[in-house]
Amino acid sequence: PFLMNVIDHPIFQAGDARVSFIENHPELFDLRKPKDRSTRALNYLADVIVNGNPEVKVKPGSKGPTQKFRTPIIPIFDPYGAYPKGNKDRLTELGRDKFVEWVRDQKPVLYTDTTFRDGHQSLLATRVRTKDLLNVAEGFAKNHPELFSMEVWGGATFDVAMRFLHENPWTRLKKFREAMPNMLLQMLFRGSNAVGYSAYPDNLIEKFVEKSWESGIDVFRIFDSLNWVEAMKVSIRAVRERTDALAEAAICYTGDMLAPDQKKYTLQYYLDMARQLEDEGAHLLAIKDMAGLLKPLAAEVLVRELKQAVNLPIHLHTHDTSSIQAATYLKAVDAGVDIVDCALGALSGLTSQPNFNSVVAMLQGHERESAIDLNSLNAYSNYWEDVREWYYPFESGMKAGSAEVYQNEIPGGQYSNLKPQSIALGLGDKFETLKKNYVVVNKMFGDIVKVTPSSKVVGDMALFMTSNNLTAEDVMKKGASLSFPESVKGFFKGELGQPYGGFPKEIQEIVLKGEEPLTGRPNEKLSPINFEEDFKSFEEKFPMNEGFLDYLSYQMYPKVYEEYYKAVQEHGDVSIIPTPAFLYGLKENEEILIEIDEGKNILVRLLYVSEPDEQGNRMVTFELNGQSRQVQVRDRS
Ligand code: BTN
Ligand code: 3PY
Ligand code: ZN
Repeated sequence: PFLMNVIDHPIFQAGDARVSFIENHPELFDLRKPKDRSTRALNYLADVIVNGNPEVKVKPGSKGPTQKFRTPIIPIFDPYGAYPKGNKDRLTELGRDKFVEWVRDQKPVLYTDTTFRDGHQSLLATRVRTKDLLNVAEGFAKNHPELFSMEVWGGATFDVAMRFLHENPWTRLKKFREAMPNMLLQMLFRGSNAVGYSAYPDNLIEKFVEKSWESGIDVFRIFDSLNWVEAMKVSIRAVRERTDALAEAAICYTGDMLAPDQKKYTLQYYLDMARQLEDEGAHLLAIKDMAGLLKPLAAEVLVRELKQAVNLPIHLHTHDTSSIQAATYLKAVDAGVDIVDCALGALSGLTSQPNFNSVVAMLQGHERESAIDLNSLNAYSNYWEDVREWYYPFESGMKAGSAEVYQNEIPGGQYSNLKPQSIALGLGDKFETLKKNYVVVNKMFGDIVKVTPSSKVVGDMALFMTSNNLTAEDVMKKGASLSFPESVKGFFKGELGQPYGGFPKEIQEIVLKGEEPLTGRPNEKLSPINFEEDFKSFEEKFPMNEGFLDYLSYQMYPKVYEEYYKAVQEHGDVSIIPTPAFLYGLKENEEILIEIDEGKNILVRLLYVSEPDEQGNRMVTFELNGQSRQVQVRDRS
């Protein structure tokens, strides 16, 4: 609701307009005509044309990429045809317990497609936009109803959608739900950190689970970044008690279970954790190998033993950083794993998941082969191959698999972020040292599980040591005079929970400088939110909000939401702009079609950009549906 006056305002209508109402809503006196959608879209385009997209490091004035992009081809499907029954329908028909039994009874391997979440999170810094995903969602759901699930939401996608894409993550989810009504939609949920980086009050976690389910999520993969089961209980219970969705509890895999010197993360450790998660009421068990450390021989033992230890279906997730994880899947399949995670060819491999297409081919002739149309998967992979080109500024630069991951244990999603982070801090030429320091920090911190947000703690400390040329000894000696990164202080205060085996005492005291750490769940200390009251003050602060789901976005990321809110006020819903134009603007005479409302399109052509005037403003002239339109933009380059 961008058109708004006092009378229409929900607070006014609710009879709740007090004297301060007028003062708190200066936008009511902004008497300029509210901008319509096409005007906002032109404003956005004009800005990108003159100044570039701030997220894309293409020099302003160079007018985008020099290459010419291919046009991605959407594989054919019948838009009027009915959706074949999928596992969403099966879950509804059977109910949770019978459905879980059905999964366990399947001889053919089941697949989760991670392309829409972890695939692009791990290869393209999570930057793939809703439009490009949605283009193939309906067709994929109609062509591949045999999949176990589609992983489509959670993890870093929530943050990045708002922060960088200026999209509403909830709208994305609802559109997926609509496009794939027959498929189980899965999300990654960071336990007591939900989709954020810190602990939230329990009732916020519960509310978030409930609203995610209402918006379309069927499978919640819940993990804790320190494998602390205590911290996962609230989320598992929330899924069981407040939704009809499946609670998939994850064990994060780290180290090398079969290494002779492994004393901490042993087979017994994983089996104990699995039993605890089963006792907590998990419907499924995930092995979450976020860094791709689970070697084939270990996978065989782990899966076989877990199948003995618990009565839950086992869902295996890995990253192909070493480039041998297809072998891990083969061994896991032989040992009876129920479901494996793969990404479509063109968004697979290296820091992403193993190649879906090739894993299907690998299992042809195997007694657990599944009937999946490989030609169709290949057609979808071709679509992604072309779309991926648009996002080239977000590529990590990694060109081949690396066995170094067994030493540095950097998660796939973090690896592709660490390089740009080090460059941003002027440490681009010290990436090797950074990776070495990551290992040093892990040891100093007691050999912890490293996955968001604990991986960020180790990454931040490694960046800190690298930029200040510090060794582990320096840190121990000079610690009193060092001001450690916030995330590191938080970790030793216990804000991420308790690591297995406890904190190493000496370094904890050095970092905390006398402050007392928490010993219980960090969430316990946070007072429950009064949603009614708090939502009201949110609405007063952000009168153009899109409702309670926006409030939850704000709770997760207050600053990011504020920026996102401002961006939407200025440019409207930028998710309607085609990706090449969103990232690179338009070249002279280039023409694009923008769907500004359902079934309502505008045709936009860039005519020319003037030289800057004395104030540094440029005039950008477009043709909109054949009529000339001008937008003035300040040249900030
Ligand atoms: C992991 O560490 O396990 C996954 C990393 C996810 C990183 C996200 S991407 C957006 C945000 N920006 C960062 O620098 N890190 C997070
Ligand atoms: C996330 O939390 O975003 C992850 O992908 C962890 O592996
Ligand atoms: Zn992952």
